[in-house]
Amino acid sequence: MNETLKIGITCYPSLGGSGVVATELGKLLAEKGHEVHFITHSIPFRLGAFHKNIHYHEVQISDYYVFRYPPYDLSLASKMAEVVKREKLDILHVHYAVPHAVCAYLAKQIVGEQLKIVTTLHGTDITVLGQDVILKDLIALAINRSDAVTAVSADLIRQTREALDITRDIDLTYNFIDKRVYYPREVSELRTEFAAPEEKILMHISNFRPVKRVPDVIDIFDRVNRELPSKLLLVGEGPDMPKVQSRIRELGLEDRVHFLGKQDEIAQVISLADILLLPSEKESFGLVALEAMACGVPTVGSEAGGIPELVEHGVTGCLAPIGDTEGMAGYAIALLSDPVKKSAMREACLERAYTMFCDQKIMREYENIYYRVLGRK
Ligand code: GMT
Repeated sequence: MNETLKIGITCYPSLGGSGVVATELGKLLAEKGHEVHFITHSIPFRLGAFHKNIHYHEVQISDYYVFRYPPYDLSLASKMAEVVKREKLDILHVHYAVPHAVCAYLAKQIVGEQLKIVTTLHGTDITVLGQDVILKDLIALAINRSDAVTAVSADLIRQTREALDITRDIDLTYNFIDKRVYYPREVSELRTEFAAPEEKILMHISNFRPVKRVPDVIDIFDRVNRELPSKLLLVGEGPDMPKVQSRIRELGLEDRVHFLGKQDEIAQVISLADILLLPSEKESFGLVALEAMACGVPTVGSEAGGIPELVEHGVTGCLAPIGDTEGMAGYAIALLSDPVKKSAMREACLERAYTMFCDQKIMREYENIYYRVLGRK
């Protein structure tokens, strides 16, 4: 048996795929016997109740009057160094390059070379911030100085190399799901609250940011609903919500769309859907499509970023070029009209989610990276 490690984890603790992955990984590592220390500005929202082997260290931000902007990054770097020294951590695993990988690099300057840094890239830290001339060189520095770098799709590795001129090794570690949480739930009674038996349910879940192209979701739904009476369930909220609401009004779809807002019980909510819509402009992985897959729900979406690595076209969903709402609607109509195909896809979804994206498998991949950088292979 491999020795247990002391691992610090820093992530965005509020909503977001990177925070979910980081927190769930921390819980799995703790269950395996490792000592896990979250170093964040608030308790990660997925942490839930007390867990053995998990500790939480809050980053406090100085509001001294000379600071026009409170220096969160410096407080985080100092907190990382303090916790590493006091708790004798072996590894800092930071999720999202900015500012976390930069802060970890600073903490290492304080603590010394024995501290190993693993940085996981999640997407917009490269595809959006990596394009920003002000941040670009800093992100490249933090990536180059990490002891290991992982990315959640092969496409993100390619984009990192292109955007930042990075040549170092980057490990591919896909996101994962916990099948104790994500499985098809029995929701037939709840379903009657949203749709009549003959109606289909389409669903979109996101932070409603422009990269998610939520207005495309409405267009796809409109086309599907003209052919097959359906309901659209929108889960989450964010800056594009007013645009989305006005598009729904323009198309006269108010009585066909339900707004569910932010939801905690995602597995139960997703189980209501016949199809998940994910027509994103950028998507390094698309964790929500994996959550849907694990609940037996296929995704119809775009070919953006890492989505094709997750959703196999024609097997566990259907993909069209970004912005091709007609194509996506066509795929959705074909799938919803063919019960045999739909049931085959459901089985393929479960099989793929539980094998290729199994939590224990991916956790072991991360563990192996930790042992490798510590020279304890
Ligand atoms: O875009 C989001 O939904 C949030 C964002 C984040 O930083 O949490 O998600 C990114 O990381 C997720 C976990 O690895 C990926 O599944 C998402 O595809 C990725 N988002 C983008 O690339 C736009």
